Amino acid sequence: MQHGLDALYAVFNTHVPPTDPLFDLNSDTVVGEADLDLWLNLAAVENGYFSPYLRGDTDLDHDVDTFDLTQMIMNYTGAIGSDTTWLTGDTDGDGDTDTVDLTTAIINFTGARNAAAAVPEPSSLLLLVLAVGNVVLCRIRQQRMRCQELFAFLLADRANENVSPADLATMRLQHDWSFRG
Ligand SMILES: [Ca+2]
Ligand SMILES: [Ca+2]
Ligand SMILES: [Ca+2]
Repeated sequence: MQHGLDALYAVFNTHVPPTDPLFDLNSDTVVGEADLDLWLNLAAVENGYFSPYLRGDTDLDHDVDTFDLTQMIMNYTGAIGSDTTWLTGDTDGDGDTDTVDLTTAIINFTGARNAAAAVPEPSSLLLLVLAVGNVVLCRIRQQRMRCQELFAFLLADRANENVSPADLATMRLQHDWSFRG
């Protein structure tokens, strides 16, 4: 399959004829990105997948995961590059691996579908982040309440003139400690 895409890239942006009509999958006499999209669709169907290969899936294992992104970053050429292939991160057939290719891959990022048990999917990662965020938020709220209670208590006692400077110092210490804990 990899060779099929390399062959397609070799005649990218050429016309039919003289290019072999084999590469012009949508029969518009030009070999280009529309043909690449069709290739990704047809090849996926042929390999038993229900959805097309995504741009950025450098190893064509039907996911865009950290392996694919690492390949792209390692082979990054910027827009002036000329020798990259699908395998080395050129998602649009213009011969480079640049920010356009990287952005496409990040948008298409699925995580490792074929090792779903080992690696959390993006959705569960998001849940994890939200859960951690909520815990932190709760803690901040609790501390703020503790803080408000403390100041209310202090104000009441100051009004009764029952709190000595030493007590205040102790309170402050406890208050600081609660924020550190
Ligand atoms: Ca075409
Ligand atoms: Ca992949
Ligand atoms: Ca490119």
